[in-house]
Amino acid sequence: MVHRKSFFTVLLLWVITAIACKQSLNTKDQRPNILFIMSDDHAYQAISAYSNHLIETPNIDRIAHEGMLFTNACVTNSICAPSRATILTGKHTHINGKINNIQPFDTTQVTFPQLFQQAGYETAMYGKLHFGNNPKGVDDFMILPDQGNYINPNFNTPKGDTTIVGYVSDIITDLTLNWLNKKRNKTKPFMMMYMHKAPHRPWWPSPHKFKEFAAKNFPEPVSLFDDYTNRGTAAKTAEMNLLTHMKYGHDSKIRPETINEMGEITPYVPPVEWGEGFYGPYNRANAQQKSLYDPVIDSINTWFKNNWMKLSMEDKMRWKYQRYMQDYLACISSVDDNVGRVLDYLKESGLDKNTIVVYTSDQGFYLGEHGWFDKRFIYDESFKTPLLIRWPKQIKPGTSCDEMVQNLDFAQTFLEAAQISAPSDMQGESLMPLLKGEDEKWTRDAVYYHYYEYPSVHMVKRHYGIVTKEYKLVHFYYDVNEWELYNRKKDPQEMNNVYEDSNYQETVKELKAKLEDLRVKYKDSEKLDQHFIEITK
Ligand code: SGN
Ligand code: CA
Repeated sequence: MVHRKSFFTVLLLWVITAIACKQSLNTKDQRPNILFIMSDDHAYQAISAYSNHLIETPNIDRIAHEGMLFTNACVTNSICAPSRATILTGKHTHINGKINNIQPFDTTQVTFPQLFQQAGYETAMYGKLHFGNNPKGVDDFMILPDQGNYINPNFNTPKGDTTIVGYVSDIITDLTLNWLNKKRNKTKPFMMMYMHKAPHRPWWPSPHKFKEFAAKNFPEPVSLFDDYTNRGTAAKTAEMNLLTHMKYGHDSKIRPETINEMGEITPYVPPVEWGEGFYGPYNRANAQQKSLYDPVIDSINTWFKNNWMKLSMEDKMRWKYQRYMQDYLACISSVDDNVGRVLDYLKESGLDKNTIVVYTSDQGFYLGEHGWFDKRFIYDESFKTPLLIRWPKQIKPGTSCDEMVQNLDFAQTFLEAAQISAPSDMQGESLMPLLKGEDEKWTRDAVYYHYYEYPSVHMVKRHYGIVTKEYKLVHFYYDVNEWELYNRKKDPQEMNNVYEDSNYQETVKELKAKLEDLRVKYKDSEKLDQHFIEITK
């Protein structure tokens, strides 16, 4: 009898344990993994899922073909570290305090990886962060210090610093694959942030892509020769013009020796501007790596020496544009190949079925539109950012969404997907209804933007604004007081500021009221504007 009793007790315990284990396995299985892929300065114009006039990116495109492409995704502040701070905190710049690349990131703030870690996820961050401090809430990290290096990059890791020989995009991918395949705790779902340095300036490709792309020719944007009429002071005074601000050495790969030999060149750029920069990534290369770059650099330099001074200003602009696109797109081609390696791994391992894959950039970028490179402005090419999301369990393949979504929304989206509750002071909105195709549940019709890094490199004036699908109203302040209004439907190139146009006065009035509402909603104010001016003096 006694034996019988204990037999039943053991059996009962076994059944309870088995049910509990099964439940915990089920719970684990139900929570999706998250693979967050972000590149640095990757313009949507250079992703073929958006447009293939410049490059084919078959691997990045797979995410959209098997998921959703966002055509109106944008950032809250178009610059690197502030965008990353917004993504991690789910808060606007003026709330999380990371207003520019220079102010330190306050690490006492809650970031979404911490919430994932606390909720039992295995978390990691590999690649570029650009905060000057290490990430919190990750079980593992390998972070490029500051901007990072293209060649033989250094990494900060929990175990100290290390240098890895090779090309940065390949290395970050190797490390990511190794973490996914070997390093992580496979009993837990994961949240991995895989963040490329490329295609950030100075657009330094891998040797074989450098050779391949230096032989290509790309179509010019219609506004390459923009003279900024019908725009305000900010566009006219920004220092990001291909002809006058792009550096011969640092950007176009002209050796200082070449310019010394040529004597005077036009437009003139002081030697310090090109001398120093050229040697950046190149100087990190070892002899074998240099020998792969040298033939291409030599042929660019020979052509420059023989032809530059004979070119008209227009042709100089065209040459600079081509050189820029050759290197920028070569960098993207490497990113795309590497994204393909990771997607292949997910498929082979079966992880693809329950992994949300996100591809985005920290902001957009000018690829010669308005004669520019760089970003910062609220104008579309830098304000918008690529966003492609694949989630087989929820997203219908091959869908697209034109709602005004922001990097501000990522944290709450990921948290909801992982059934983790989001702190109530996060300022975004979960994209879940859009991902599920329940668009009627999405009510936002306007977004708020605020850029601060001025005076600084590229000299883009401080501004804030409101953007709807139809209009963009912008206020440039600080050392000017100018408003601009663009009709996004009728003037997609944003060449014509209609703020003073009598036909738009009603629209201006409505948008100003709405902008003020957004400033109140997101807790931004003139007082804060002044505060940030004071602390950056
Ligand atoms: C560097 C670049 C700038 C770029 C900023 C910010 N110059 O200063 O062109 O705007 O970074 O970029 S370079 O000499 O380093 O090439 S960001 O992506 O980090 O915001
Ligand atoms: Ca960037």
